[in-house]
Amino acid sequence: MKESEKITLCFVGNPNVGKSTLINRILNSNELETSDIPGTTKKTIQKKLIWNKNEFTFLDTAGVYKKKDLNFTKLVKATKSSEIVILVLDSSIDKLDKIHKKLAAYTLKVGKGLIVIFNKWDLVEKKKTKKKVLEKFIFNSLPQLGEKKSLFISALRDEEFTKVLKLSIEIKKLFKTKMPTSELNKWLKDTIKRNPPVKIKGREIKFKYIVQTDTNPPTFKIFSNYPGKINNSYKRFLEKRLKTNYKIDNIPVFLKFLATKNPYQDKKK
Ligand SMILES: Nc1nc2c(ncn2[C@@H]2O[C@H](COP(=O)(O)OP(=O)(O)O)[C@@H](O)[C@H]2O)c(=O)[nH]1
Ligand SMILES: [Mg+2]
Repeated sequence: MKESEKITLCFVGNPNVGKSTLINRILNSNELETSDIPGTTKKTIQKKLIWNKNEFTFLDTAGVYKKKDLNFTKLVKATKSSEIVILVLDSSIDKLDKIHKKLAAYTLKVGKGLIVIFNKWDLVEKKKTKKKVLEKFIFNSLPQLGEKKSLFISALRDEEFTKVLKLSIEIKKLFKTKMPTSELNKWLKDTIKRNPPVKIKGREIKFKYIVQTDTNPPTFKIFSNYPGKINNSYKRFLEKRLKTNYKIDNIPVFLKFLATKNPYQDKKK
């Protein structure tokens, strides 16, 4: 039997990017007030939808603006009760502004899921070229997110909005990922063999084993002889490789580096 889920999605983004329009279309209604006057939606509005037995709560944020700039503290507060933050951007942009980059990084850091939606896709002329550009800058500014995971949408013209719901359900599943220790250790061995860590001050770092210790988000412990000597870029490399190899996009994974003796080592000898 298919498990049903409760999923809270929080829509954030600059005024006028189409957050309310998008939520309305997903809800197939016109309950939220939309307008081309920035700042029409004054506070966070909550809506519910049951889809394929899953219970979605939509949070439409506004009132998180301080003059023209978004207020980061208010944004964080608005996203607090959600598991997935949906960052709605206007497809006409050519870079990610600071506050959204900060919010996206923060979202993943605190263990939430993240979906980037480029809305008003109908207004883009050279769609193929633009898509590549947008995917590239998202990948460059948010390497934690995973490749090619953004959605390109027209809240006004598209018919198919279930892709937002489907991706949210997928993300919810990813949070519960459980990986067998044997498979993880094979992965660690192969990864290190191909890209060994450099010696740090003459000391060779030997990775011993990896184990998943938690879900929501997936959390792993990696044991080695000198955990304190592993540099951050190598830690990030392992994190990124793990996410890529197991297709854990849109959510973070947490890696903890610890010191210990390999419990299997003695048995093998
Ligand atoms: N062309 C186009 N216009 C859109 C789209 N989505 C929203 N809009 C328009 O953009 C304006 C702002 O939309 P609204 O939902 O109020 O933005 P919000 O401030 O982010 O909630 C409205 O005039 C919408 O009709 C879209 O996909 N394409
Ligand atoms: Mg609005």
